Amino acid sequence: MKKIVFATNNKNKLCEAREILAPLDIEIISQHEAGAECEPEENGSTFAENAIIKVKAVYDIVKCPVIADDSGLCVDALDGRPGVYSARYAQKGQECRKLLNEMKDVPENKRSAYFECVIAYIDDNGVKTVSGRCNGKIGYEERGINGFGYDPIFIYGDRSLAEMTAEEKNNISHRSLALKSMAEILRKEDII
Ligand code: ITT
Repeated sequence: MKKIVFATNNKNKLCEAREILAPLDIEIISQHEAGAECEPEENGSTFAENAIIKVKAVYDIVKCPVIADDSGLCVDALDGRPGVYSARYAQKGQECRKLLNEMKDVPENKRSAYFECVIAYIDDNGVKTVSGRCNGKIGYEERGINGFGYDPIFIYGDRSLAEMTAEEKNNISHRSLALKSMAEILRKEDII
């Protein structure tokens, strides 16, 4: 089975990636398990730039195949914010409340938003990136207890992502679309 190190310090991302890739012949080793303790500065201006910064930083330490995920929530009424700054938008645990407050006067037809995820993969032959997107809208209150980050206020269909089971979220999420596209590329190139 192909072993790939996941360059992330976010345990929720790690858990989702393991579930999404479980049916494939890939074993995801956490950055921590691989002994690569680092938190590179994510100073890129796009998700792709930041994903590449993360895979390269961990690859320099482990010297074996690595993937990274850079992702965030882009809200149309806020000109795409918080976007690449999603992790730094508010204190941890306060992001939903802060965003709901910013959106309090925005009418229903202007509440569209999407999650974007770029997965970068690196090995001795270089770097590849793919992206995945999940379209939805911002709700009016926090709903549900599953997931993480902005899931309680991101409405897909008539439920928030935090009201879905892990399996339901993984069927439609930005992360799942990007990870599955990357797996398809790696399979076509006989890497996995
Ligand atoms: P690593 O850089 O170590 O992977 P991070 O959490 O800092 O972890 P990012 O820089 O990519 O990762 O920031 C992504 C942020 O976007 C994340 O912290 C959440 O606030 C939000 N986010 C991304 N995917 C999400 C999802 O599926 N559900 C809810 N929020 C999500």
